[in-house]
Amino acid sequence: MSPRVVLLSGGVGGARFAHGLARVVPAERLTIVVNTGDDFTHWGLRICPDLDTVMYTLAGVADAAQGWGVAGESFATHEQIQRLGGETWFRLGDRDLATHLLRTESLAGGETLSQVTARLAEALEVGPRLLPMSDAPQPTRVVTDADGVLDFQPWLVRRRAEPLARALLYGGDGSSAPGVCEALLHADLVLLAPSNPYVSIDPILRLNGVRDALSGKVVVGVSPIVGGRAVKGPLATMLGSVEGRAVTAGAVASHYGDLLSGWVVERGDEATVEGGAVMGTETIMGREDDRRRLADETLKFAEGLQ
Ligand code: FO1
Repeated sequence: MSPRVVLLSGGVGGARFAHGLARVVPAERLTIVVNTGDDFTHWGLRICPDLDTVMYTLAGVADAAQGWGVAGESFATHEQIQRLGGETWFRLGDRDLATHLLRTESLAGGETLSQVTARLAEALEVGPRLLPMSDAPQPTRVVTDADGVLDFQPWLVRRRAEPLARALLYGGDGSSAPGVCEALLHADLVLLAPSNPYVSIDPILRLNGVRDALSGKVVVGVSPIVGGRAVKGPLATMLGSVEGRAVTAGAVASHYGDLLSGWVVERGDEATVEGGAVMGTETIMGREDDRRRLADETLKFAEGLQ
């Protein structure tokens, strides 16, 4: 019988790894807990980028190159919003808008984010359970030198993460969504996706009950740093500006500390990790089969640590 697996995930790398896992773990044995610290309201709509990126990727409809949004997207509404003088720094495609419209309507009608997410995922025939980390807003904000505290998407997208991040602020009531702690308590293996620890994984770990639910568990992560570089996004700069760390796979492992039972790194990066079980392999998920292979190797490595 396949182990019960829970993945903590955020961002594009997290979605791609989740896609690989979904190819090797039966749907009923896989729960994906997704970061919602990036969520915000834009054009009056509730946008949940990491939930949508995982959902579209698992449904096979994501824009493969950029990772987020829907493949073959049109931007007629976005272009008309521009003509009418609305905000256009965050590109919302027409098909993507359908998700935001339905989610915003359902939330306004009293449904929880978990309920809406389950319904949208089912409509897109996503097999594994997608759990938002919380049903309440837990907004991540970025403390910068030059521009004070910025909301996440305006910092990441509008300002292209140029203002140096000195610290992260994790807002909200700290509540985890129904089923999150339970899934962790019943998990045989907990995996940390190759996501940005500061803005994708820590927002989940800091929620009430999560770290307690992880105590005694086999927790294995996949490094988001490959050969001294971040595969995508601002992590390389953040390692230095937030924590004064080097840009290495080992530095991210040190960030997680004794939470980790094992760490999966790009072949050649093993020596950057001080202590603990390490597996070196090919971690760049260029093609879909890379995702499946990395997930399979990570699972086997984790099972060996049980
Ligand atoms: N990222 C960008 O850099 N530019 C965008 O215009 C943009 C739009 C967008 C729309 C929907 C969505 O789900 C994600 C979108 N993203 C965009 C990516 C998003 O900002 C990041 O992927 C996550 O917040 C990082 O985890």
